[in-house]
Amino acid sequence: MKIIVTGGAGFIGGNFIHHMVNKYPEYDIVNLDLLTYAGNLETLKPVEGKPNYKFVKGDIADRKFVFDLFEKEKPDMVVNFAAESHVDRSVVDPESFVRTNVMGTTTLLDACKEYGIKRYHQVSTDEVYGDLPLDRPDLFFTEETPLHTSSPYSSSKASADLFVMAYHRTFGLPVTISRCSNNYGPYHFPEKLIPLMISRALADESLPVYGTGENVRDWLHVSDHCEAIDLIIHNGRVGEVYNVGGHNERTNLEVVKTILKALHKPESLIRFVTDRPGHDRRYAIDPTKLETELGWKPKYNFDTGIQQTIQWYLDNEDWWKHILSGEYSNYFDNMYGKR
Ligand code: NAD
Ligand code: TDX
Repeated sequence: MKIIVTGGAGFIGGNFIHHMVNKYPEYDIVNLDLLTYAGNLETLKPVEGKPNYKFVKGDIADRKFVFDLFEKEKPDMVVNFAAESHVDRSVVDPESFVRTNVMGTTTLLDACKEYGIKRYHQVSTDEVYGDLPLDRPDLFFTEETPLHTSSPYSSSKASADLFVMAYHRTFGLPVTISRCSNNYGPYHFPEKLIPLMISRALADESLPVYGTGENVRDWLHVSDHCEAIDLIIHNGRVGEVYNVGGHNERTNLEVVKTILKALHKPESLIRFVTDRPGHDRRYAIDPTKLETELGWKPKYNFDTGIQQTIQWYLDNEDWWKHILSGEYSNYFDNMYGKR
């Protein structure tokens, strides 16, 4: 079994590669990543040199490159994590989100169509469903919830999902889609809420909380997400969408206060700043389909998972300090020669 994992130098893709390389020594795992600002090969240090792992630098939206790679590798599966993933950046530069998230996905789908594939898996997001009101805790996103996006990021992810489903219906491509809630855990890029707040609190810098801090996110440990994708690519039904989430809703303010408490830092570091435009209020996943069909059960609850994650950032300061200093981008040159 040969699997091309795209975006494997990013947060979730990197964790997924660790998971697959260690769990399936008999598989060949090819990590295809463009190494944008968010791609960091230091994340892959624990698997470098393993015989079932290989890194290839390239752009999923570069048709010639992708087709040449498929011709050479003849993959059995593709798991597509590669994306522009940060909502705030999509407000400033929507076009790069269209290019990678939409054009990149359709390029991969075309290559899968041309070369044949046992499974194409699209890693999507709960943000395609829009948001839920704060005063209706009884409401959750199911796989039947209509797509109703708010940001350029979520619109690009929803577009990609529609193309994935169209390639299934029109061309019979064997696809699956997972839509997960906010991930947290090791190797999370420090532009996102949790690692940003940890790194800034450790430096006694102010913590920018958007709006009132009452927006709710449904936190999923990245290991539980990787386990879900493993189950879906092996046992999930073709043409189906699976929601992934562990019922761990917290307001942003609760998350920030938990981090401050764990680090023994004062709440006076909190700064309420101008809200994100179009800021989604609440995400909350109903994971019943994944639990009942595939037997998925999350191992982490947020209260213990966040403490372990904070400890990981304390134990791995080099990893995130290299990102903050920009040093991580030299890693490729040092390992593989000048670009
Ligand atoms: P990330 O930003 O940490 O990593 C993205 C990776 O994709 C990087 O390594 C980057 O170099 C690579 N990449 C970007 N453009 C590329 C291109 N054109 N060609 C090849 N590689 C490219 O993202 P993440 O948080 O790990 O998210 C992974 C996937 O999961 C994304 O598709 C995202 O939409 C989805 N998702 C993330 C979350 C979350 O909480 N982080 C939640 C739901 C869904
Ligand atoms: O500085 C900040 N202050 C703040 O209040 C940042 C960076 C965020 N926030 C808020 C905005 C959100 O309500 O925290 C919440 C989480 O923000 P992000 O970490 O940017 O994540 P979010 O916008 O929820 O999107 C994430 O989950 C869904 C991922 O980045 C997406 O890729 C994924 O699809």
